[in-house]
Amino acid sequence: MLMVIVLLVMVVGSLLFHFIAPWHALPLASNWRDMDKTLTITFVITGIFFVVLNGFLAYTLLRFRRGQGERPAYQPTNHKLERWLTIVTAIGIAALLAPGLSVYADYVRPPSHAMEVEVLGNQWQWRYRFPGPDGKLGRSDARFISASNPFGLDPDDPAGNDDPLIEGSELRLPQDRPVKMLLRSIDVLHDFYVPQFRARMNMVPGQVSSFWFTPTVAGRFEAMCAQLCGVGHANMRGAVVVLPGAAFDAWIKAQPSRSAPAQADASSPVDVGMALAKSKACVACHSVDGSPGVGPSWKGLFGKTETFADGSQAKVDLAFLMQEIKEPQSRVVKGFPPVMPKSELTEAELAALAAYIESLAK
Ligand SMILES: [Cu+2]
Repeated sequence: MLMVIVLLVMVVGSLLFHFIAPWHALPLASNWRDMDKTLTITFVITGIFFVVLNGFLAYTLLRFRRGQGERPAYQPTNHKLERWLTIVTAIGIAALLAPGLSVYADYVRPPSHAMEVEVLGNQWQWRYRFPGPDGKLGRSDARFISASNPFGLDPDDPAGNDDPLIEGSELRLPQDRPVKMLLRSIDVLHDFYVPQFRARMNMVPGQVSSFWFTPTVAGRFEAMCAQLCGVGHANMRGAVVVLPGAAFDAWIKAQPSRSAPAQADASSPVDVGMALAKSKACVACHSVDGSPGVGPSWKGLFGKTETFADGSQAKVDLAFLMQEIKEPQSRVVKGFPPVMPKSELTEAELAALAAYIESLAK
């Protein structure tokens, strides 16, 4: 009797939780209403099976309670029952799979006029690239990646010269125009995900994965990495800003490319360093206010004497910082895991970052 009550409480509780819990999908902001429909179909089918099977179990426990001196009948096979179970289960599984497969087939077949957008992920930041006025993305390859060529553009492919390069975590897209997302990763598995678009895809090092969608609502949406990709994963966040078409066209024209690089930054090294700390995602692991993080906080770090895992010590000065950022694994500070990824930085960028950390000394 106790088990019957437990089963009924579980079924009723699950149903109530589903309908009255405050966690529901964010409002849809793309063309993928079919994703929501597929999810609903899955919920309905699994919900019906959940209620029916647990209800049947509760009924059986009640109806066939064993009385004094009774023995249950032994029935090793029942072909009729097995046939019915096979048929009903097969229909249920097919009904679960078929809608998903047909939506997925649409999801990876973009309309021919979709604009291509490349998303490049690495630990723990996002970059984006668009085709330039020629409408073509230049070839790229991981072996061309360097501090001055973070996208790994092929130097011999002129089609890449006019590609707007977005160095930063914010992507802008035009409203009501289909986009085909091309996803690349240069280190580990990542996953570009914007919940409101109902669209996401794994980014696999060594291959380009793709899907398409049409943003239908203007506004700012949070993009996040949906694959556990290391200690900074929770901070691998970006944004997608959906703009009316004309505003997007004006913005994209103003973005730097290989043939029209961004103007050299005239601001002070400390400001440049602060911007770098954000764009290179250093702040994902290093706090600037003294709070604990994956790596040492930068507040008050400059001028301190650090002890390394091997027991040796060194005073934190500019040369120390530049060396540590350049070769994070060569000496690891005691008490911290050896997880800092190497980032491609020019000498000037290294010096700017070190200057920024120096400015946080007091
Ligand atoms: Cu990631």
